[in-house]
Amino acid sequence: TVRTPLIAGNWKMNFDHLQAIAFVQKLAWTLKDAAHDYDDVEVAIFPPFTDLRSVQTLVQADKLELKYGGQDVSTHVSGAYTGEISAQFLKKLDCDYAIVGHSERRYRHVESDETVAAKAKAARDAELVPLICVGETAKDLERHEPSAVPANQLRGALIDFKAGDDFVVAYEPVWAIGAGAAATPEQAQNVASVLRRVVAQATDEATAQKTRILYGGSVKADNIVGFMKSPDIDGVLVGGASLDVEGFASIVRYKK
Ligand code: G2H
Repeated sequence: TVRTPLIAGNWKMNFDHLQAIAFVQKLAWTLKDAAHDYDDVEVAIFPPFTDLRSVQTLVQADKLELKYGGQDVSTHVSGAYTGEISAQFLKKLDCDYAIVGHSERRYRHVESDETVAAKAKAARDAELVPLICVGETAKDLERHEPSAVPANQLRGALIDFKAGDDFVVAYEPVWAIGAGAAATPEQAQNVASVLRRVVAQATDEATAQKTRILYGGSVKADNIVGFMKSPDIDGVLVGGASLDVEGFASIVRYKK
């Protein structure tokens, strides 16, 4: 099975819509003459919700090879949920993806495995591809083997999923996020291979073989290659290093 590598930039709460426009224009310009350097790599950005309409306009007007999605999504379809954004709203903006279960939402906004499962399902039901994040904290590592917590989180998130469903998994060890110190490719590969088994159990072997598993947590231009060489790692979810156009462009062009 050939899985198309996915290089995803998670902007978190950075860049308003005017900054987003400037960023996307500059990124398109920077990658324009380098298209052959990232053949067969899919690139996606995850800007704040308020930027998405501007990003859509630019991507469509300039026919950019750039996917985008929401950083989160509501479990609900519509109604009295102040502040929430539905999967349908994202779909209407031609988003391809929605991140669910990012550790900053699990821990800072106290989202349970059940909530993450409902968000993944809401995205899937609106024909978005959920990008399901899992990962263990430093504290989890004191008590469990590295793959135990991420595997449990993934089992929980996939409860309503079946063979053939389209989703992406991101393994993001919480201790490596924004810390400057990424996991080693070996550490990430070990957990990713367990996560692929979890996908197979929750769906089937064919689905597990086509599902992309990303690594996230302090990915930079100078450490991406090790991850991309790992057999069960099919891309990266980049936070801090995705906020610099040149830096993100060199991550996208990791093959060069
Ligand atoms: C993990 C990652 C992106 P960073 O949160 O999701 O962020 O690359 O800054 O560690």
